[in-house]
Amino acid sequence: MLGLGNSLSTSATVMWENAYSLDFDGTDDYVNCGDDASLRPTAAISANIWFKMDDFEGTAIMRLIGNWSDSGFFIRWENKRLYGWVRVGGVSQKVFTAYDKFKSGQHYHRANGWHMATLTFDGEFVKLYINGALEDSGGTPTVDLGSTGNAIDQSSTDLTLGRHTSSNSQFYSGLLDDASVFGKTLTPTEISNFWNDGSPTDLSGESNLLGYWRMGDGATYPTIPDESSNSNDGTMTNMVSGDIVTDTP
Ligand SMILES: [Ca+2]
Ligand SMILES: [Ca+2]
Repeated sequence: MLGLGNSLSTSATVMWENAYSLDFDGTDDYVNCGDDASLRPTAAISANIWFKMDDFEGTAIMRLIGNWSDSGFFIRWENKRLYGWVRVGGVSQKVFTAYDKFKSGQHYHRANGWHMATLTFDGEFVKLYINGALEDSGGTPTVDLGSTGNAIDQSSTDLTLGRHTSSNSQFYSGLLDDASVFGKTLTPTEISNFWNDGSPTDLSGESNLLGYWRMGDGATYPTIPDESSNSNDGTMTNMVSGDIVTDTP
């Protein structure tokens, strides 16, 4: 009987799945996750986000995620490549891919269009990972500040997905999915595990998870719930319920 009970219990377990992402129109759509202090780590940070752009050859600046007005961090597209920035000691530190590496036939091209970008900073090194591995397209994957213990400049601005933090600009055009921010430096192994051969996994049990937005899963329009313990729920802004779509990695 015990064996039977265990079997039934196991089969009844609800499997974690990623069913939804958000579709941004590139005009005025964004998600505002607020300016809570929990989203402003200073000693170390990691940000992870899945993205499928409408145009992987575009030149426009498009913000994927960030809290940067004049400090903090962001990941954005600009002129045919992807950037990660962190502001440290009044200086903008940036890591980036080479040009045109996401379009058809190039280094990062994927048939389903979905990619994962990860920005990390540990007090010395800024790093950019694409699809679970350190950037490898001939860009600048790593910046070494030359000393440890450097702090991230932070100011009280909103963390936004799909738009500049504080101005109506840099609107993203395409799909964004499971986004997360950590108050620690993710390791290469952790980032590889997050990539999981192109299929998002449940990050809700990760340590130092500051914000985790699943972009439609578990959501009731217009709220994108924060699946970390911080309740930094996002609000879909200038969007409609139909922008929650079923195209996922
Ligand atoms: Ca999702
Ligand atoms: Ca709109």
